[in-house]
Parts: sequence; structure tokens; C-alpha cells
Amino acid sequence: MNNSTEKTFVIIKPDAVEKNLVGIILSEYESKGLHLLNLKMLNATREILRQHYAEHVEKIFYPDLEKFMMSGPLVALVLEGDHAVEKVRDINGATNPENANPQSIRGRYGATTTINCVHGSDSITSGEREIEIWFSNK
Ligand code: IDP
Ligand code: MG
Repeated sequence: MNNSTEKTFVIIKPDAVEKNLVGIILSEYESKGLHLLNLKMLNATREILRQHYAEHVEKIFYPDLEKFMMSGPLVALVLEGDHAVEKVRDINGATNPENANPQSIRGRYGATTTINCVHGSDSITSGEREIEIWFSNK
């Protein structure tokens, strides 16, 4: 552990699970030096998604996002590593796959701005909040 070791929270979204991309996506993070600390597959509930996406609940796209995130099982993970938050966001690519680096996960496999394979926390604080939501076993 050094000063830039961080934890971040990732979701492999239902579209990626459906397309058999879980292994490829995990390899992408692990091969770039991120270490897997926790992982589970689950079907998201309305309640957990409203907590996770609190900043987006009132947005016009939220109903479609919720429907998509409940369309099948997803995989939630905690990763740790040097600058993990930024590293994961780089590996994931821009929200809209059309704008994403073609080498990124969203650039390679994302379908639309909603159906975009992965989530990664946008800060260390968001990561802590999200890990608490998804892994606290309340
Ligand atoms: P991020 O996942 O790249 O951090 P956010 O803006 O936090 O992007 O949005 C969360 C998720 O909500 C996105 O990954 C995507 O699935 C969905 N989303 C965001 N913006 C839009 C939009 O303008 N239209 C449709 N879906 C969106
Ligand atoms: Mg976000």
C-alpha cells in the first residue's frame, strides 16, 4: 500500500453479463494492476438503484436506466490499486460509447449512452458510498 492506493466500485452491467463479457472485463482491470477485493452477482432492486443513482433519479433518462439495470443479473466489484478511481474510468471509457476511446470497454462493447457495459465510481468518496450501498449486507 502506498499513498495513491485507492478503492473503487465497479458494476459489470446486465448487457455485459448477457454478452458473456464478464471474464474479458475482469481481465482488463486485473491486467492493468487492479486487485479484486470483493465480487458478487445479483439482481438489482429498485431501492438499491435509487440509492446508487441518487444524483440521477430525477433525470429524464432515469426510468430507462432503471429498467435496463433490472433487465438481468449484474456483477458488483470492489477493486484496489494505484489511482484506482481514475484508472477504472479510463479503462471504462466515456459514458456514450460513440465518444469513448475505441480501446476502452465502452468503446469496444457499449451499445448506447444507457447500455454501456460498466459503471465506475467518479471519486474516492463516491466509491466509499457505493461500496457501503452494495456490500454492507444490510
Ligand atoms: P458514468 O456512468 O459515465 O459515470 P453518469 O453521467 O454518472 O455516467 O450516468 C450514469 C449512467 O446513467 C450512465 O452510465 C448511463 O448508463 C446512464 N446515462 C447517463 N447519461 C445518460 C443520458 O443522457 N441518456 C441516457 N442514459 C444516460
Ligand atoms: Mg457516474
